[in-house]
Amino acid sequence: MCGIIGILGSHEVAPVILDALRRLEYRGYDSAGIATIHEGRLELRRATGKLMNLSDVLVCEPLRGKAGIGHTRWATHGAPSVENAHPHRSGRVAVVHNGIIENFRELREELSAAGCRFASETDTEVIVHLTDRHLGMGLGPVEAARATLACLKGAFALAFLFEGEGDLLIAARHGSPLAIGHGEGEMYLGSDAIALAPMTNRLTYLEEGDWAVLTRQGVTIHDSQGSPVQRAITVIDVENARIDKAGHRHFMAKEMAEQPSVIKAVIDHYVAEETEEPAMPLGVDFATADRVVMVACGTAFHACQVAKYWFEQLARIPVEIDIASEFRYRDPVLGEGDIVIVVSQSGETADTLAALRHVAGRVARTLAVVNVPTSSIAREADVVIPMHAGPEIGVASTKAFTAQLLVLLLLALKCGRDRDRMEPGHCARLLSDIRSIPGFMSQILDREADYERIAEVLGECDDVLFLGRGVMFPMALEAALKLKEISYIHAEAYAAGELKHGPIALIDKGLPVVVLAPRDGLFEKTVSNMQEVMARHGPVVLLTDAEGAAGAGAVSHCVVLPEVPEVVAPFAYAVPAQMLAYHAALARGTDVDQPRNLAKSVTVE
Ligand code: HGA
Repeated sequence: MCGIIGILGSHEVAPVILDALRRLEYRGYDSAGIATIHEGRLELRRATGKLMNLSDVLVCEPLRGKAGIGHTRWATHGAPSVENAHPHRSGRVAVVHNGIIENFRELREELSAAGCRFASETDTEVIVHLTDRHLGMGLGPVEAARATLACLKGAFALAFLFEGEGDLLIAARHGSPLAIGHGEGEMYLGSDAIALAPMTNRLTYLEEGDWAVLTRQGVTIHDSQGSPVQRAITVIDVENARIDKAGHRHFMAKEMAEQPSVIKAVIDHYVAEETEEPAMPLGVDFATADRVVMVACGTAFHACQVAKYWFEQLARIPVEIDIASEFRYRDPVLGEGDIVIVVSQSGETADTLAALRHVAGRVARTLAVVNVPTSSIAREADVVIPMHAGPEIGVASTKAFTAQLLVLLLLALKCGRDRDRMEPGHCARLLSDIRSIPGFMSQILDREADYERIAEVLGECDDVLFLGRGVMFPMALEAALKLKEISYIHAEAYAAGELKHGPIALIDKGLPVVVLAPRDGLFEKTVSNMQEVMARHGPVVLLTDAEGAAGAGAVSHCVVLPEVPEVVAPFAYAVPAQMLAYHAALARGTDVDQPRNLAKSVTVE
């Protein structure tokens, strides 16, 4: 979602802000803009589309000044256009905003009736008009911003910059993440650590409702009641916040290739070498749990769907899974024996955060599986389980997905052991299987030419259907999501047994059906469904192992994967699914890392 940055620097800030926006661009790329104060005057540059366009504008019309704010937008209110691009300005004040002002209509009507003229369709613009009016009433910048904040409902991370005030930034956080960076005679604010890492490793994360006054000398933070508060300074691992493509053509390609080492890192963190048990010192005992409830969005939800099979099979515990955007508005029946696991790569997913808040205090324990341990979800859950995937920049999640899968699998193992539903020997065998995942993934990654060939065929189609049974059903859902996200090909996934209950009507020779079917206990059933497709002239792409290929009969295309232990299969089949999507996107010439309409961390509803 939108990324914001603010700098009170000792040198020219526009190039530094532009560079920070580059690191934030994964959050949105509908438009970008910068405002600075130069010789007391407020100046703005904005451009639609990718940051490159703003960069071009700055070449023709450079921005001077040592204080400034910047924004990269994922539009919620108003089309991507220069008028709707941030920073917004009215009179002496400019603002950048991440979030949604829910009462903007009422405020806009009131302000319009009072004579304000709006230049954009955004919800954000009410903020600058309100603040400018407060300044016009004789309030100073800090009081004017504070009076404005009191009028706003909804979610926001904000940065205010004022004409004539070259040593002042005001920041506010209500529902959207915001960090303050501490420098030497410089101060910064930004949406995340990745934005600020090249400038400082010392960050203060604002809490819900906090607002802050920054000068080059430091920061004063107030809570939602206006009382001054101290918030801790966290020293971040700058290496971990560094982002580059490491010679790959796309971040997605790099992140797919990193999966064996990410899986190894997760194993190193959570599986002690000398024991044969998962070593997750969580302060959570599943022995007394009545139920596991997992809540997430998008790809993370698919990881939860796979994990449901594992928890049921290995720990014999009832499992509920839910989509966060639905769960948060339902009245779920929760019990004191429930353990709720929320999963989010960024740890900032607005719906997942709301779901966590929905259950807080009503269940035994909340666990957060996140990639960003300083994120809002991590800070609000009872227990944080970092997935150790390293920064994921490609919008389509790959390595975070397989890392989520592994963390959830290890939790299922721990749950099985805690509940005495799994013999130590069984657990040790599964851990040995788990240790084989990086090797299998590397082998599968090496077969790129195979995926490329098939992806070219898929790339020419308008629709693709994915089928799978058991854990391969959620893996098929994830494969379909990957394909539509980055290639814009319409893709659907069904549990193979559901085919005959409707989707079979779609089958004809123009609809490729990708079947994920390792030779497991459900293989024959899946093959029958595949035969039903072929009987209706549907071209089949089969992802299977050698034994499966031998038993499946003639299909249009077959990718033969290594034979893997059952528990490894979701990790193994994730790779060709990602590769097919990646190469189909390349064949269609789409923007792989920054697909249209999407953004990486979804911090709005
Ligand atoms: N509502 C504002 C900001 C959008 C945003 O934060 N997206 O994640 C706008 O539409 O410009």
